[in-house]
Amino acid sequence: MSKPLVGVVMGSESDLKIMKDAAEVLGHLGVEFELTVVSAHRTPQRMIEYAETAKARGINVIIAGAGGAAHLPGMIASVTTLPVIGVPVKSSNSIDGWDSVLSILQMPGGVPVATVALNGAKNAGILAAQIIALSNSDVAQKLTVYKQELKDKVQQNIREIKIAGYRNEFDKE
Ligand code: RP5
Repeated sequence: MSKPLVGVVMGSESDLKIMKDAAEVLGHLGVEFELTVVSAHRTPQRMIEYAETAKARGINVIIAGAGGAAHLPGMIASVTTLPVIGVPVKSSNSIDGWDSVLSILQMPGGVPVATVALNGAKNAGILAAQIIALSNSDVAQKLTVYKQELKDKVQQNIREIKIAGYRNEFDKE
């Protein structure tokens, strides 16, 4: 088994129901990853140690998910030069998800976090894979297949809608 290239971390075990989507797509795309809980507020020393040691351990990208007062992605980004992808989680302590989104999105200049949609762990996994694919042809190939499958699915939907009898002057056949 080769070393993990992506680190998936989350503020609480309760985030796993969302963050497992990142794990699932990374697995599908053949990207080695590790996954654990690192809390900015409950285990701050662990968070700093994780972020400071990730690069030396071979991690290329960190995906960090948190909800409510979601400081984890930004704090990790503050102590590493690795790209950090933030996943705002609509958690039990979140006010409709906006607190999670804004806490992760509104970073000060100089400390970027690539923020995906609320509960958008799947896209975080795909984005991480796309970064890995820049220097990994196997992952690049799997991403090409993945995108083609998305396209094929829409084409199939278009055919089904047409068979159902809806008028469409755009698609000639
Ligand atoms: C955040 O608080 C975590 O990332 C989680 O989304 C939220 C709630 O955590 P629990 O109280 O469920 O552990 O720090």
